[in-house]
Amino acid sequence: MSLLDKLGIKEINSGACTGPDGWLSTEGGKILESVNPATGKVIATVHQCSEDDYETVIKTSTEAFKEWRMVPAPVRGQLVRKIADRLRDQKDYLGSLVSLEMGKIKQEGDGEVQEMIDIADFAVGLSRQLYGLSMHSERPMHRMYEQWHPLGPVGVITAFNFPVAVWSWNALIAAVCGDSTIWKPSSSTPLCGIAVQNICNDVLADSGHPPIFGLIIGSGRTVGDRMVRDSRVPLISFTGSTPMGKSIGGIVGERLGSTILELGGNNAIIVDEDADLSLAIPAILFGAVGTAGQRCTSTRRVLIQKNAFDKVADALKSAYGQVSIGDPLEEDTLMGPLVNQGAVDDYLAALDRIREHGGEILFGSNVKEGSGYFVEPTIVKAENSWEIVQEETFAPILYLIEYDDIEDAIEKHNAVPQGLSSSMFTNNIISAETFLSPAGSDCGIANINIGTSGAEIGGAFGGEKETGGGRESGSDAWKAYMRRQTNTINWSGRMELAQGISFGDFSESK
Ligand code: UN1
Repeated sequence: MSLLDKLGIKEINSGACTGPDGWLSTEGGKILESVNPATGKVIATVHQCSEDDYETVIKTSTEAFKEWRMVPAPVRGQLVRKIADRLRDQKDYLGSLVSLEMGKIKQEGDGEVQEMIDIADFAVGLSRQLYGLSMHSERPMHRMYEQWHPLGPVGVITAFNFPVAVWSWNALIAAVCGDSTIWKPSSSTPLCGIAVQNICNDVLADSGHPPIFGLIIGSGRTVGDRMVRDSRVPLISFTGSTPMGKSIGGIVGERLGSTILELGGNNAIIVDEDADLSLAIPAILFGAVGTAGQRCTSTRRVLIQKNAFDKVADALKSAYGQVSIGDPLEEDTLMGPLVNQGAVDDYLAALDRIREHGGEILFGSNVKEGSGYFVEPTIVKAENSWEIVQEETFAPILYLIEYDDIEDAIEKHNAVPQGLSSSMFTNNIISAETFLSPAGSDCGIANINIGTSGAEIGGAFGGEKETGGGRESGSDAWKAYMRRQTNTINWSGRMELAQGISFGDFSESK
C-alpha cells in the first residue's frame, strides 16, 4: 500500500470540500497539481471547489455550529480526544506526507504532527477549563459573572510551511470552544488538507456529532476571498504574508468581524559576549536552516557583540559546511528544498539586493543544479538598516550583524517592522532580564538560551507590529474563539440602579 493509499488520497481527487455527509464531489472543477518540491514532479491532482461549492460548505458549517454549540464542552473534548488517537496512529504516514508535499525533512514533518497531538491533548484538558470570572456586584443580592459562549463558524486559512499543525492549533481549540471551522489550506499543500480531513470525517462519522470540521480547497480568489468577506464567518484566522494579512485585516475589519493574524517574522538571536556557543550555534543552525528557512519563526538575523563576531561567524560557517541537503525523506538530510520555483526566485532576488548593498557573502548563495527547488543555506555579513534585511525573505538566508553593547543590540533587534520571535544567548542575568524587560525585545516571543523557532504549543503563539498581533495555540488564546457575555442576576426583590442613581419612585407600579 502506498503512502497516499494509507492516508486515503487518490491520484485524482475529486472531493475538494465537505458537505453534511463528508466529501462533496467537485469533479470537473479546475485542476490543482500537488508538486513534490524535491523532484518538481506531480504527486496527485485535485479538482478544486467552485463558488457554489463554497455556499454548501458555509451552510453545512453554520448548521453544524447551531447543534455543536449546545454540546457540553467536556463532551466536545471527547471528540478531539478521538482525533488525537487517530493522529497518534497516523503520525508516521502524515509526517511523511508533510515531508513529501512541502519539503521539510521527515524529523520536522513528524514534529509537526506531534504538535497536532500536543494541541489536541491541550484542547481536551481545556474543554473542562473554559473559565469565566465572577465579580462582586456593587448592589446587594446581585450576582455578576461572565461566561464564554461559542462564536460561530471560524475561517482558518493556513500557509504551506505548516500544512497541518496550524490547522490543528485553530480547529481543535475552536472545536472545544463550540465552534465549527472551515479550513482553506494553502494551494501548495492540498493533499495534507485531504489527509487530515479524512481523519476528521472518519471520527465524525462514528460520533453522532454534526460535521464541525469543514474543508475547502480552491483558489484564494474564488473561495478565500469569499470567506473573508462573508459576515456569516465571525472570525478569520489567517497565517501568511504581511501584505496579504493587511488586506484580510482590512476587509474583515470593515465588516467588524475579528481576525487572528499570524504574519511575517524577522526573528533575531542576540549572541552576548559571554554566550555559550555550544548552545548558540546549534540553535542558530536549526533556526536558520531548519525547514529551509521557511518558518515564520526562522532565525533571519544574528546580532553579535563585535569582539565575538569572527568567532561566531567561523563556528557558523563550519556548522553550515556539515549540512546535508537533499531528499527530505532521507534520514541523513538536514535541509530539503524550497517549496517552489517562486521561492527560489525570491532567494536569488534577495541575494542580488544584498550584493547591491555591498553585502559580504560568508557562505552559500547558490542554487543547486538538477531537479527540485534546492538552494544553499547562506550566511551574509550585513547591516540591520539595509532594506532587504528589514524584509522577511522566506528562504535560508542568515544576516550576521555586529553590535557594540546591550543597548545597541536591543535597539537593532527592535529596528525592524516585524515582531514575532526573538532570543538572546547569555549567561549574564542582567543582559537576560534587560532583554525580557518592557524596554527589551518587542516581540510576541522572547527566549533566553533557546532559539527563535520550535515554540511549544502550551504558550500563546504570535507577534506584534507587522506580525499582526494575533495569538493562537496555548495559554488563553482560546478566548479569541469565543464571545464573552457578562451576566447580572438580581435576586434582591428590589429594583436598584447602579452608580446610586435615583430615577423616581415607581415601586408601586403594576
Ligand atoms: C509557522 O512558521 O507558521 O515555533 C509556525 C515554531 C513552530 C510553529 C511555526 N512551532 O517554529
